Parts: sequence; structure tokens; C-alpha cells
Amino acid sequence: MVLVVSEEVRAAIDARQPVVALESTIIAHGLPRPRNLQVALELEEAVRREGAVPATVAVLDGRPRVGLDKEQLERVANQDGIRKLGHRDLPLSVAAGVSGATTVSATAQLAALAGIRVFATGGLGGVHREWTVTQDESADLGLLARTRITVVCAGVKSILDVPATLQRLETLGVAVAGYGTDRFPGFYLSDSGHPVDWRLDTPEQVAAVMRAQDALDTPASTLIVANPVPEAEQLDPELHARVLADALRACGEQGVIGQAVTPFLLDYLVRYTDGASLSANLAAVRGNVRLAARIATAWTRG
Ligand code: PSU
Ligand code: MN
Repeated sequence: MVLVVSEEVRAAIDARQPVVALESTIIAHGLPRPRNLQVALELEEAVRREGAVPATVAVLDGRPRVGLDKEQLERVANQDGIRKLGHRDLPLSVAAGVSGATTVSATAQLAALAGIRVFATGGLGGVHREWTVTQDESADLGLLARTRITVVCAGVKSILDVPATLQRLETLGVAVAGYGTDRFPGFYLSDSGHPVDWRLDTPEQVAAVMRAQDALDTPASTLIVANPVPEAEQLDPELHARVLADALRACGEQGVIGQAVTPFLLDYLVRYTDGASLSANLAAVRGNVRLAARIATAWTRG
């Protein structure tokens, strides 16, 4: 098979030990260098500290990989012009023999193919605010609607149209639960301003939902566990609103489109909040990774 699963990850899956998939677009395109490599290593370490095995996903020289060693992580973090791969790009990158970082959609697809059930990221993609003009909706949503995996995230990125994204998730039949909250988290913010219908409070409760998905034999779809960044570590909501408005304006003025939109907005926020958005983003991802490891542990114990 074209998919390469690292020995450590393969052994853990086979032995039903907890494994957490991690995406690589956040490393290559979502965080500034050189911080991105430190973060990639730190997130893997955080998974290990919780007793689970990290499986970072990327495509290297046309080979989709689940589980990267340090040198491979370095390539993802430092290679100039490394591509951003959604799930539709996977066959194209394989045939072309190129390297790329995987988004949520591509990571979820490859992780599920490898037999991994739990995945952690920062914020999901979704419906962009100018959707009526641009039709820009992240491919994350469509893929999550047909993949059996649990994604731990801090909601969807706040640069998006959050209520429209929540509506799309409902339409697509993707299950969403707040973790320890009745509010849908807002990525950089603990609360997006929108409620969620379901709340889960422990890793065991999450694992019980996963087992119920299997028992009901429902059409494959994702369980989104929306885990808020702690309020003390969130971005100041006023600063967030102000800089985001500027970022969206700059994005339109500069004619940024397609795959470039999300990295452009994230980078703008990092620069014009003096790194405060980066701290909030990292706090969110760290919390998600730790929770994902605990969910994977509860899941394998069941
Ligand atoms: N979460 C982060 N930073 C990121 C992303 C998520 O904290 O950079 C990435 C994910 O890989 C997600 C992608 O799948 O942004 C969405 O890109 P687009 O909007 O172009 O689909
Ligand atoms: Mn897009």
C-alpha cells in the first residue's frame, strides 16, 4: 500500500494502545518559523506524557505518512514552499511524488485509513464570512461528514462565519459536543457566542459516544469534541474583534483567495496582536492534544 505507517504507530494500533493523529498544516502553514518545529515536537511530547502514541501525518516525496520521525518533522516545518494538501490533493501529490502538509481533511482521511480513531488539531476549517460571494467553504466539513473519527478542536477558526459553519455541520450530519461547556468555543476565544446542543464532561463520556456510533452502525461521520481554550489564556475579545476586522479587509483588498486565505488571516492576527493570537492558538492546541490522548486512552480501555 502507498500509505506508510511508522513502526511505532503500527505496533500501537495493532496492540490497541492509544494513538492520537496530529495534522501538519498547522506546523507548515499555520505557525511562524522557527516556533513551528518546537511546537510540533512539543505536541508529540504532550501526547506521550499522557501515555499515548503521537502520529503526525504528512506526505513526503509522494508517500503519505502516518507517524513522522524528528527529521521528517523538520522537513515539514522548514521546507520552503511545501504544499498544503486537502484530501482532494492526496492522489495528485502521490502521483507527482511531491511533499506536502496535510490539512484536517487530508489528515482525517489518512488517519482513518491507518485505523486511528482520535485526532487533535487547533481549529477546524469551515464556512468563510464572504461565502455568498466566494463560495469558500473548507473541504474539512465535507470530509468530516463521511469519516469515522473523533476530532478534538477548539471549535472552528474564528476568522470564519461561525453560525453558518455550525449550520453546515448540522446539515451534513456531523455530531458536535462541547467539552465541559454548553457554549461552542471560538478558537482564540473560549466562547464563540453560540450554544452547542450537547455537552460531554469526561473522556469516558466521549468514548461512550464513539462506541454508540459503532453500535448504531450509523453512516461514517465525525464526532467533533469542541474543547475551549481556558479563559485565562484566550485572546482579549476586543483585540480579537478589532484585528480580525482589519485582517478580513486586508484579505479582500489584496485579493487573497483559495487555500491562501486561512494562512493569510492567521498570520495577520499573529503580527497585529503582537503574538497574542499565537499564544492563544498554542494554548488551545496544547489542551486539545492532551484531551485527545485521554480520549484515546478511554477508547482503547473500553
Ligand atoms: N488549526 C490551526 N491552524 C491551522 C489549521 C487549523 O490552529 O493552520 C489548518 C487546518 O489544517 C485546517 C486548515 O484544515 O487550516 C483549513 O484550511 P482551509 O480553510 O483552506 O480549508
Ligand atoms: Mn478555503
